[in-house]
Amino acid sequence: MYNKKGFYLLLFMFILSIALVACGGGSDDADSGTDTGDSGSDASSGGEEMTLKFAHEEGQGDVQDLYANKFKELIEEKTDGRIKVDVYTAGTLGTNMDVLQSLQTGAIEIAITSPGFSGDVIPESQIMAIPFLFSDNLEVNKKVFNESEALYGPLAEKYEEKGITPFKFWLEGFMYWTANKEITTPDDMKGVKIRTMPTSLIIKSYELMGANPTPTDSGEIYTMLQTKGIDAQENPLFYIVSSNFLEVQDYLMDSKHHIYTTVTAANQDFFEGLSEEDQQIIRDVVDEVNEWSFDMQDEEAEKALEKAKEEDIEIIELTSEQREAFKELSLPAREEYKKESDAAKEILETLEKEIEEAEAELAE
Ligand code: 6CS
Repeated sequence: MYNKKGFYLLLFMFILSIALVACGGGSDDADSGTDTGDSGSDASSGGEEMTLKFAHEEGQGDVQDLYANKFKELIEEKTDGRIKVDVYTAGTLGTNMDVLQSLQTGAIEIAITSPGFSGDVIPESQIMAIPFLFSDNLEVNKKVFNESEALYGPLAEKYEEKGITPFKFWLEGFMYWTANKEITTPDDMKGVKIRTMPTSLIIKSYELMGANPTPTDSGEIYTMLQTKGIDAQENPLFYIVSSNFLEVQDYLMDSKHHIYTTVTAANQDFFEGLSEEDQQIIRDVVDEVNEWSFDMQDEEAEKALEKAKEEDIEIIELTSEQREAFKELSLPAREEYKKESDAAKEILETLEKEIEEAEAELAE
């Protein structure tokens, strides 16, 4: 038994709530049943439908592309297609600097954006530009990138201040030098025109090592090597091979002077405007993709090494003494970084400690 007035009031409220959910109505808690414990079915029910633009900095089939497509697959699967993802490869939405800017304005919701391009916008991100800072043991680096208080505390705050929410800092393997001559000593490096990403601390580091760094966007590297506008470049092996740099270079130096680092991040306003449930889905998927990406990257690095061996080039592995000579020269880059701000000093000192501790822990 119920009265007619009550029935119509209930009916009205029911229709209103459906209309709000359908319009996306900015109602963060329209689907407030967050605690079901079954993220699969709960994630797909209710909530706003949306299509996210996910831009990255590499070509089809490269590490970032595989990462972005895995993200797409998992998000679409976990939300039964309620959240869709369009993946954009390097160059399709402008240069890597353009992508960073679009991430800040919200024209792109999610991106993989590397510190090599963000130093002018977020000076503290240049911590990732310091050579010989990270460990020679990739397991140590993975641990640090997963757990670091320096990265997810004060450094993340610096991204947030610029309208970017960083989810995960991660790495794409050791960097190698390719060149038209052998480079094993600082003397060999003198005056070498080496292409780098544009962040000023990378440029400074190469100046310290005696080179003549030439910053450009990635799309220009091959032609510049081919036309001898530059003599050398640095990148992880999978990228060197997939970009065919070995066609136009004679030497591949296994220098391990650095690791390639990057960040998966979202536009802050977009992310904070999502329901808590959708924020959690995205964070969980990024974590899952990150874990998955380690094995994927090992496979890609192995495949790349096999291909590199088939090329008409000389592969040279630097000894630890040879690497030490470059490291010595690069050390003032750390002091330079600390001068950026109090936060930079804190980030570097904390990170140095974290790397040391992780090395000790994994050596046990
Ligand atoms: O050297 C570069 O600019 C590029 N290298 C890698 C591994 N990823 C994207 C970036 O644009």
